[in-house]
Amino acid sequence: MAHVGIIMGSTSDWETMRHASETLDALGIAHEAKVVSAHRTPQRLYDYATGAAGRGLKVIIAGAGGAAHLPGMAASMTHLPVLGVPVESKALKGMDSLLSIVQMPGGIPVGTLAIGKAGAINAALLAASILSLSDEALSQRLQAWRAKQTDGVAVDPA
Ligand code: RP5
Repeated sequence: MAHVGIIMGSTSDWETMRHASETLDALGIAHEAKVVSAHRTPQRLYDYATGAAGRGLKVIIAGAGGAAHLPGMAASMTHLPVLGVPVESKALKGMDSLLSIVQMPGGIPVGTLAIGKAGAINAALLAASILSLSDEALSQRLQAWRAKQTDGVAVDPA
C-alpha cells in the first residue's frame, strides 16, 4: 500500500517530480505517482484529495508550475501533510510557481520546498522524516542515507 502520494499538474512535470519518486525508491518507501490537474481535472483532484487518507496515504507531495494552485487545493481537502514542489516554468523560471505555492493564507498549510529538482528530492526526504517518526526501520534507512551522503563529500575539490 502506498504511503506517499506524488501528484503533479501535468505529464510535463514528471521530469522534475521523478526525482521525488526516485528518492522515495532509494529509501524503500511505497508510493504512487499520478497526474492530477487542479484546473484541467478538478473532479480528479477532489476525488484524490478527499480519498487520500482513507486509502492509507500519509503524506502528499504535490508539484505544479505557473499558477500552481494544486498543492493548496489538495491541502484544502485533506488533513494529511501536503508538501509543495514549485516546478520551474518557462516564462518566469519557477518564481510564479514558488510564490503561488508558498503564499498560502493562514489556516491551510503547504510545506513548500525549493524550485525544481532540489525541491522534489527534498520533498521526498521530508516525507521520509515525517514517516520515520512512527517507523523505526525507515528512520534507520534515512539516517544511513544521510550518512552515505556525508561520506560521499570529497575534501579536495579536484
Ligand atoms: C501546470 O501548468 C502544470 O503543473 C505544469 O507545470 C504547467 C504546464 O503544463 P503543460 O502545459 O505542460 O501541460 O498546470
